[in-house]
Amino acid sequence: MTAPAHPSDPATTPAASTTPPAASTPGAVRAAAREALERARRRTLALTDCLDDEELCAQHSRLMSPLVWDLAHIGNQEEIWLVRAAGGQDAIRPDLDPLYDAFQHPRAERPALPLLPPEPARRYVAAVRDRALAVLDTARLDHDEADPLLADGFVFGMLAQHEQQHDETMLATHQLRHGPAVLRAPRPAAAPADAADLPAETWIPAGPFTMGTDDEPWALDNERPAHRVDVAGFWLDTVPVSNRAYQAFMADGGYEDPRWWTTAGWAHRVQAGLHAPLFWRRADDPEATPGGWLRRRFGVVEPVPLDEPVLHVCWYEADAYARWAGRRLPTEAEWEKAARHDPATGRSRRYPWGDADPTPELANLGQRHLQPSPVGSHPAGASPHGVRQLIGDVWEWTASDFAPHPGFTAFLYKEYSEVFFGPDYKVLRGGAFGVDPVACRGTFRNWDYPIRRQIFAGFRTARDASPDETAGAGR
Ligand code: AVJ
Ligand code: FE
Repeated sequence: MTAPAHPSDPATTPAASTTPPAASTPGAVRAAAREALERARRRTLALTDCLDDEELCAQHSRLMSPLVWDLAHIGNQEEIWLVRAAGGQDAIRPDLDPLYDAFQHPRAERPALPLLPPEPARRYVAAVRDRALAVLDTARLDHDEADPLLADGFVFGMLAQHEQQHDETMLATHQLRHGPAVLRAPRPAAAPADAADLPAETWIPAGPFTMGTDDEPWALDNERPAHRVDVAGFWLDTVPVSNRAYQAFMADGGYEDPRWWTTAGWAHRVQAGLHAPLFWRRADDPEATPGGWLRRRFGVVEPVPLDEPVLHVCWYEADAYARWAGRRLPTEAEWEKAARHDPATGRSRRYPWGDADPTPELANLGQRHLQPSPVGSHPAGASPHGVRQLIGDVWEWTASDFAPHPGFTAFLYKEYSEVFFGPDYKVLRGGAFGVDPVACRGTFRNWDYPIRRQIFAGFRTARDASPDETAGAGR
């Protein structure tokens, strides 16, 4: 098996706009939509062409679907929304709908379904794509188009994001899979010279800000509407929690001390036998390995790099670490204020650095690397207050349950967000190295169960102002 062209190959990845800015012309929206769909498809094929049929049909973990399910599910959703709903065309394969409906079959059951084998699945997604692009070529995509599916090309942007989200899920399946490495990518650059001297925490002054959005054209339903939220002043880690810091928690007996864990977190820690991040194991010769731990990363075993953000920890572990450190996880509103509020203008921006689309200099996104950048990287992508790596590198667990913004309405379908609202899911923010820019922005909300560790999640911590800081002038 030869390694496929990596989706990060310069030859296959044009420098492209990710999301059409508000008030784009229909022509610009059409071009951005086509590029986003084609970029997603190159990635989907790169993640599936590198494995043989047996591996594509296997279930590499009970937590995941066989890759061949994700592949045809991507096409089936595209058929439902772009070909049938937006294009008004007849179904190509209505018989496939129940097989690829995520709500009819939990992941663990999917290998037993009469799924399309890999070659027919590839032909199916290609046939759907031909029709979807024909719909895109003629659709009215104006901002004031009466059909909300088409206005600003929303449904095309939504389906590009859907495919990229499944690509990230497939990347997690690759990480869970055992066997020789099939994915390759260059390592991220070393941390910049100032990384070691950054302040550990950054003060985010008190005051209201605008959370969520009304005018980001491809923002999903749960990011809407824009609303004012008052946030007390707080301290936020300047960079994500590193493997070095996390190992200090481990070395201090953090996993053995119920004081740091919630009741539910401790019960889970004991029952699941958690003692280190997922994919870590103790080095055979710990003295010879800095930090003493190894990790398996996409089929390669290597020493855990101490200056990289910690990855593959669940919410309960993040929450316990924060309590051990005398801190807490930031709320979702705190996170978004730190990432979007511009103190100079009072506006909320699309990203920490401003409104411009992400670039490799600004953030580690798009599976250009198969790991996070070292802590302190991407100074150009810092927020106005100097917080780094809010976008890219690792998803960041927040303290918050997944809840609707005030005034929420479900769109396109209530199974995207609405059925998940409630205390069962915790919100993650900021995106990871395997997230495409089209599916990542300052308002983007991800969610998962607090026990989940196979996702590309780390965290940073926060704390309230101490009493004298609250009283102090200039705070
Ligand atoms: C937003 C990542 C939680 O994978 O369950 C994919 C995205 N929704 N297909 C998920 C999604 C429908 C969703 N997450
Ligand atoms: Fe899906």
